[in-house]
Amino acid sequence: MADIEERRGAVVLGLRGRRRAGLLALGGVGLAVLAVAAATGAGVGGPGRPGGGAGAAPSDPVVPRFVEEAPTAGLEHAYEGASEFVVGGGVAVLDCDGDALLDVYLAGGSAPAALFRNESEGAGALSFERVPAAVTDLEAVTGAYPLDVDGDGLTDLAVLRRGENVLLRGLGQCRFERANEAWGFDGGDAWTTAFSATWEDGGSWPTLAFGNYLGEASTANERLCHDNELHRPIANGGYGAPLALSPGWCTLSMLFSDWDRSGRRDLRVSNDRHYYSDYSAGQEQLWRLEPTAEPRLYTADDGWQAVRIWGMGIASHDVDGDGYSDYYLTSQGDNKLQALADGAAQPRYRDVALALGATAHRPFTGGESLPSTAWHAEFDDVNNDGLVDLFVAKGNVEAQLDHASRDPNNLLLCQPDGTFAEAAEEAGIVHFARSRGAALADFNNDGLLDLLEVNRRENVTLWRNVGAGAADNPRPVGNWLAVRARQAAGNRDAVGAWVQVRVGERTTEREVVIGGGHAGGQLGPIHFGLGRATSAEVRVVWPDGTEGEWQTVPANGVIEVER
Ligand SMILES: [Ca+2]
Ligand SMILES: [Ca+2]
Ligand SMILES: [Ca+2]
Ligand SMILES: [Ca+2]
Repeated sequence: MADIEERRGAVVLGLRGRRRAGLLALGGVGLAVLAVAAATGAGVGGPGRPGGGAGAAPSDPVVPRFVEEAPTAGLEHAYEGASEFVVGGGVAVLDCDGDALLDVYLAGGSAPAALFRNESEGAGALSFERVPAAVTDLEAVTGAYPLDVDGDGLTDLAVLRRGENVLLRGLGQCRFERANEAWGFDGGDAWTTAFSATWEDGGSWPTLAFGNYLGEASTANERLCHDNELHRPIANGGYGAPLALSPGWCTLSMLFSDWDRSGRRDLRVSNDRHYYSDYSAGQEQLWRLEPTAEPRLYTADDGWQAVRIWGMGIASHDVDGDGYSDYYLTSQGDNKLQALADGAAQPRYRDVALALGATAHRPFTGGESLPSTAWHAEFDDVNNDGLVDLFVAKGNVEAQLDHASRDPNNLLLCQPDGTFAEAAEEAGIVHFARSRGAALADFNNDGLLDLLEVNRRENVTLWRNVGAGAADNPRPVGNWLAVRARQAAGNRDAVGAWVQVRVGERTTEREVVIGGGHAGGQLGPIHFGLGRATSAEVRVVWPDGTEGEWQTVPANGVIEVER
């Protein structure tokens, strides 16, 4: 049943029960706000008493508890393969059947990739069902990213492979069809390990960037990185021949992001120094993209400073609150958190990982002190206190003796002073499989972000966040909101928008991006923790810079902001 109330020109629609279709067309002018499936049923919306209780000091964030449910949830899948699949292992999180439950597409390496439909019932245990189909059960898949390429409102998939990349057009009901030929997309034959997408200059089709690892010309003695590729759309949709983004330095993550808030999204590229064929030239990269010009690399003349890491993954969030995104770059014993050093006039960054307690360079438990190997990273608020936390997936490449073999993933909780503190052990998520890709996503719409990790040669791990409670009695740890921005045509999911949520004096904003992480990404609502606030103000700054209106919405629901 639905409760509908009018407020400030927006329509707020609260739906109880599970699996309501998220999209309702509302008439009238202005923005429509839909609240969908606030299915907690656990009293979250009470007068704001997070699970830490009144005794929790401000300096003592509540640690959420997680329970592992992959076997009982029906998620049986591993990222397989020998050295040719030593990198990759991503997961795409998307709603492929429009039931407001997030489904997953998992890379399989030498084994087939696998699509799983989310069949979870309400706020309890997680449940998935394999959706077998030749078109999605592809082999040699390293990762995948969801996006709506053709703007039909159905989410498509960019599938990264060791070999030809494939664009899969979403047909609804979690069915897909190969679209390389229909869209003129040349999937190439490279070893692809990274992806990002942006809609340049208000175009209706996205520009696609594919990041590649070692090239075919490599020999045992000479490792040569493959160029990366940029696929720009042509008039009336579809793609022409790709542009080479050269040189490539063995890319493992890339991200289009409006780093200077200019309205232009440049392409950040994270590279694995292990294979720089010219060590003096290899480095992290930032490509400047003007819609009508050839991409060009930022150089020292622009303020860009050479950074050389074993780049594996990128996560972005404005950690220091200066209004500009900061970038967490995973590596081996050398993770960086890059913040603008002198404002946005130049892309000059300083590393604030040490100052903020986010280096995560060695295992925090497990008995080894060798450096860590970090892969996927993701900023999200796992304890709903309004402070955005950081998850880092880790695992030895295979058997590197100079890096930790027991290398647990990190759950770094943001504290009120802005520093991060390790909480994985208390959260109950410590294990020693070799993780690669991952996703923080609310798989049962109870407002608590769950965690899916892809592991090399071992089953995925699926952690249900039970907050301050237990498996049979989850308890909320704070109020929350999940926001999805939608436009009428073209860039339907408003990629490039900034979603802003204001509670009292504090505004948290997230850029809507496709890319980053390690070989996988998400397309769905963006999660915001609200702490004890029972309502929040929400605004979207659209990809063209248009500022929407602030609207007050009640806590504990998924809302869509449309224009
Ligand atoms: Ca679904
Ligand atoms: Ca589509
Ligand atoms: Ca938090
Ligand atoms: Ca959840």
